Amino acid sequence: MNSETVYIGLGSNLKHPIEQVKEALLELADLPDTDLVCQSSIYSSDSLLSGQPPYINAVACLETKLAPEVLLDHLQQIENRHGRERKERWGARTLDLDIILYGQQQINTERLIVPHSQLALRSFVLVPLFEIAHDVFIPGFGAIKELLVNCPSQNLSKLC
Ligand code: ROI
Repeated sequence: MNSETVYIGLGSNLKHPIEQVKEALLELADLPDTDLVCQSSIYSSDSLLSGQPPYINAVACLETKLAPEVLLDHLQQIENRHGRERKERWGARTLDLDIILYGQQQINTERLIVPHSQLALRSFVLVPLFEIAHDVFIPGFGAIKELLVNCPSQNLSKLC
């Protein structure tokens, strides 16, 4: 099977979020049939939901032979190892791993919607993605440069 270029969004706002994200990057590098090509800096930003602690976010670029839902299974295993609880849909979390882009595929199944429907409103995804993929085109949305122009900032700042 051919490999695809895939971008993963990482987020955490519980239990030492920077460590959660750094450790998850190492675990992504260890996935079978997958290379970690590069990773963005680590950013902090306000939660989209008021009353939650701020988030730590980053984006990783993978080259993988795993099919989308197989990759999703692996990502959920990593989230579970980080003690992710799924009590509330938008609740605070130790680790969130989202498939932002899977090649240029648009995927809409019961388990997986790629690209994420709210992507254009999420500076915590677009800014780190732009850092590592200046010219990427997001199917259904457009060129990343155009999306960044209208995206709310959410107090995003680069940490390291
Ligand atoms: N807000 C930020 N800044 N980063 C996230 O990863 C994030 N994830 C979420 C919600 C609650 C939508 N807000 C977020 O799930």
